[in-house]
Amino acid sequence: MDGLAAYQATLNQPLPAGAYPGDVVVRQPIERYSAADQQTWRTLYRRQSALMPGRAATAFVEALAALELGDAIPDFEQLSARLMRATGWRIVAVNGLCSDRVFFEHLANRRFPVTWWLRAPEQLDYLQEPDLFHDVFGHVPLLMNKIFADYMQAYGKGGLKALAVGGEQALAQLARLYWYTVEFGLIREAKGLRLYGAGILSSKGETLYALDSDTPHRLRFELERIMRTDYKIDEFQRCYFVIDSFNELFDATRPDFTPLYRALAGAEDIAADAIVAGDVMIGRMAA
Ligand code: HBI
Ligand code: FE
Repeated sequence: MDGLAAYQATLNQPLPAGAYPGDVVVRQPIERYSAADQQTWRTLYRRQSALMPGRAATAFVEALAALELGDAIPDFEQLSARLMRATGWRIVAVNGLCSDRVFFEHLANRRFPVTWWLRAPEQLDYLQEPDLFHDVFGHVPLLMNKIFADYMQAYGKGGLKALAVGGEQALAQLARLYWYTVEFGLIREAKGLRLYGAGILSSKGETLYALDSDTPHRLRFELERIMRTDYKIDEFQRCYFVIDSFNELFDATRPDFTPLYRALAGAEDIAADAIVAGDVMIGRMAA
């Protein structure tokens, strides 16, 4: 029985103490979405996709258009079939956040856990934890990009290794790498800075702030710097890290992290809004 079948064998079992809601794969209850849910999806999709041209990474804009997700809450089976053909990924429905182990295990097997429920209409502009719109609109399009899809699987494999040998420090440093790339990353393209982080792309406010505001620092991607940098989970980021390509991201994280964890052991954490020696600042209008 493959990993997914094993998860499906735990369907609707009572969660053991300390388990995360997302630690079991569930069936997407597609028949349970209300008219209000469908309206919420359409409203969010129309509003956010209209902001993408000129702000989101080219690969994101192209994949979003190809997926044609605008009219109704997507059927995960159909979306998985599209992803499988493009990059061998699929999505699995979960109730919410997964424990690190489960999350890494999914990514290492090219499965992205997607929350099946959608925020309430009154939460249109913000909610704390990832919902269906954050996961599908924010994360799924770039899983259609071969290099980014490879990076996500490598991240999962690295996470499983960190769980085995790295300990708490390594996990915290990996979470920061995920945060400042997959969730809140920026990329520099010929026409200027563009967004690729799902946490930005699924938020109207942060989509505008991340490119237009003078408040946050925008720093050149630097792996050790990122792994030392704290982040905020309930407000716009105070700094963003900028890559020049997904290849750069994949290449920088390809080597084994063990020497990196050793070099970073005992290194001071850096505050989310700090600037330190060696930082390369990138202007808002950088091209
Ligand atoms: N679980 N469902 C879900 N989605 C995530 O993006 C996620 C998660 N669990 C942990 C996590 N992200 C990050 O802390 C990773 O760095 C592990
Ligand atoms: Fe996310």
